[in-house]
Amino acid sequence: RQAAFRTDLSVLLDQVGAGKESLSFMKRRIRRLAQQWAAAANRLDAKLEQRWRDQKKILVHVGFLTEESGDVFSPKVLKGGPLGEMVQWADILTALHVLGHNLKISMSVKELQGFLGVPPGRGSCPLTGPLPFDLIYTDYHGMQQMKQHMGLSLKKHKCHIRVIDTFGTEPAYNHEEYATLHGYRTNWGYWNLNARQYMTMFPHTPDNSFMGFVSEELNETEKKSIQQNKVNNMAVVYGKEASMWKQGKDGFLQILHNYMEVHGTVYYETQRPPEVPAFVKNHGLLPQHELQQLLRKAKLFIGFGFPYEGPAPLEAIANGCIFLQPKFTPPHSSLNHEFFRGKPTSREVSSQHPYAEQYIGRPHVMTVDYNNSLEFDSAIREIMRTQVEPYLPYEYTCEGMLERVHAYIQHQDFCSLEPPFVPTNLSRPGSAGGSRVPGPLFVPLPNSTALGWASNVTAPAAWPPLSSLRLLVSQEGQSCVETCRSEGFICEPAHFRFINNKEALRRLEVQCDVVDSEVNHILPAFSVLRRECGLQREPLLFSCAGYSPKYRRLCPCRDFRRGQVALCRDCL
Ligand code: U2F
Repeated sequence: RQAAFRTDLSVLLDQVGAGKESLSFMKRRIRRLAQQWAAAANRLDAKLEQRWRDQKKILVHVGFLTEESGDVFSPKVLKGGPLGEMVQWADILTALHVLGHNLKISMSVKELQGFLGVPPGRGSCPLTGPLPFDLIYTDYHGMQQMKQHMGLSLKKHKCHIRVIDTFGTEPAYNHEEYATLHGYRTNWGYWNLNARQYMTMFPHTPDNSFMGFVSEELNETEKKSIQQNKVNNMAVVYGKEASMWKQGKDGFLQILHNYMEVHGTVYYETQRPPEVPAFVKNHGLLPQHELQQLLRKAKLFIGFGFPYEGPAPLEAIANGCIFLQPKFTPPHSSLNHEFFRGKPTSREVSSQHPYAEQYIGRPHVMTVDYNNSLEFDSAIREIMRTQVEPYLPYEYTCEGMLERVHAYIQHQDFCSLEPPFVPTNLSRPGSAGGSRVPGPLFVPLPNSTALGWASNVTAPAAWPPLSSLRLLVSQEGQSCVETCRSEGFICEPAHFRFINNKEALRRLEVQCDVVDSEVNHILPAFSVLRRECGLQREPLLFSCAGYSPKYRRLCPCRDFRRGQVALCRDCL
């Protein structure tokens, strides 16, 4: 069946259920953004020009909100607890509904069993028939619950699963045997999925798919009026829980206070939290729409270093604030910071919000060393002088999210076998005779070892299409994430299978005495010194994130659309 866009959200609102603060929060959000979603649906509908879209049967099982997982989030919704996950799930549900899919929503193990058709309460009773869904969106808690209640059949059906995973999971941590042998085991598990089945809140590591969420959008009139009504000396502090204000904040808060009126939205019950200095005008935790109003007036939204990578800075920037945040030197990671310890990623977090730092940047985002009071002081003065327009990257608009989720649903397929790609019928560019292909396999880009795959070589059902591939070679100790980024591309793990072969090494004129095939997440790669080359034997370990000091890696990069990094130019 063909999927048709929906602009009426009432059926969805009924499906979400009631009786918990988390659900009320999500429903308020869905209602508040309804018009914005409807307008985006109409625009995307026109953009896709009647293209056929399959209607999928989709189960959304929100594991972290089930009683069975302890649901620690719901009781904290009105008390300053994390809301980012609820923001994201509300938006995922809305996007799937608006795209016109056939949606079932489960927030308990009982509902999960009902939808899957496994008998309730009998422990690990495998699902015997076919899976009644094309896709299942869940989270790590949900995975655990499905393992318990679907038993062995989970393995059989896992290609249909998508795991919403805020901070991301790198391939080395996801592969059970490899993680166990090489010290990458974490409590989150090792599910042997294709790493692109994990979907993140920000485009963290390209090994995963970027799901995202949306932020409020403004029309031109609203933008103008916001700019006219900005209060130049008004700052709002990012931190809704008193603990985020603890320790070592006095110095820079005092500097800030020398120039600006400082506002906060810190939750409190009866008494003002002692962590919040007396000069701060605390509004208490605000409902989302009231926070937006406050941000519309403020000039500055200032982060204290925690929470990491939340939605609030994007909302602030969308409402015309400048976001000021601390730089982390050295970067925070699972090796040196409690919050990230045991998370299945080696990612180094260079500031409170690396997306804001790297994808948005000045003038909307300033990332400075808070321990350097001169630097901090001059940043505040610069902010007061600078005029900025409200800004929202396209990928965080409703249309951007719909476009991306649409593309994933229609094109990502982890169930069909992806055979290793063996290039045939190729010869060196310029070599004489033989069955020469019309163009060279790789087209060198100027000033680099960058190469592109010629469009005359086709691979069955490749998505992103092969035309987007650019092959680069990393420096020693450099990951493919960095290598691709340094040339203005993005690493594309789906393309590894096209470059994991001797032909690619030969085209790059790599000197190999031996070419081995091994199970190691930095492969394909080569050692210049030892003239050793290695190809990857385990496709689940293709990793953009991996690096090794002695190896140069072969990196499959691709182009991307401006403001929509998840999609290549020809990806729609
Ligand atoms: C992040 O969690 P948080 O939920 O703490 O992220 P924030 O950026 O602080 O804000 C999330 C939402 O809270 C809303 C605001 C944001 O959409 O509009 N809000 C509000 O309604 N009223 C207020 O007074 C203040 C904010 C991240 F999302 C999680 O994944 C992480 O677990 C967590 C820790 O790093 O950080």
